[in-house]
Amino acid sequence: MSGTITHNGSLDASGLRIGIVAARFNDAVVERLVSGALDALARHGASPDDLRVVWVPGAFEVPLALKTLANSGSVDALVALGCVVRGSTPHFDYVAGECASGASAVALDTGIPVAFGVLTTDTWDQAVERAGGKLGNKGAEAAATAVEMARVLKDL
Ligand code: INI
Repeated sequence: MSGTITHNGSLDASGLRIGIVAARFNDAVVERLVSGALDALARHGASPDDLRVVWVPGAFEVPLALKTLANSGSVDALVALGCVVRGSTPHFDYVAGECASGASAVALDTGIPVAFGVLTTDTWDQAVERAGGKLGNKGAEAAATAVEMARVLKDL
């Protein structure tokens, strides 16, 4: 309709500075998420020099590293990566919940988009399926989301 302004962003990562915060807990899966994210960013035109990967002990620690990077002024977008498997412990709900709400708070408080690529699954196999297995790579998907959000926000 004439007069309507539409903002769609794009998946062009060239020139974008992207920070990845990765939780080392369950690192066999998280390393695959990081590889997927870096590969996706390269395919979308990002320069390796514009990318940073920060490892932290677990998903609970991810939000603070996200916040520190966001406030540093050195990134246009962030990607949170991790793997929380429910198993049989109620610890899951605290770790996964704090990670998700903390990541969201960083984006809203700082204006730097945060894409959430932290797997929260019932089983180890479900996590593997989402880290380059039959259900794709959620790290790659989160990286593409970070690019699109950085682009659309720059346009507003
Ligand atoms: N951290 C994870 O990233 N994934 C998990 O599955 C997990 N579990 O199951 O406990 C986990 N715990 C550690 C947590 O993130 C913190 O590192 C720890 O509590 C110290 O603050």
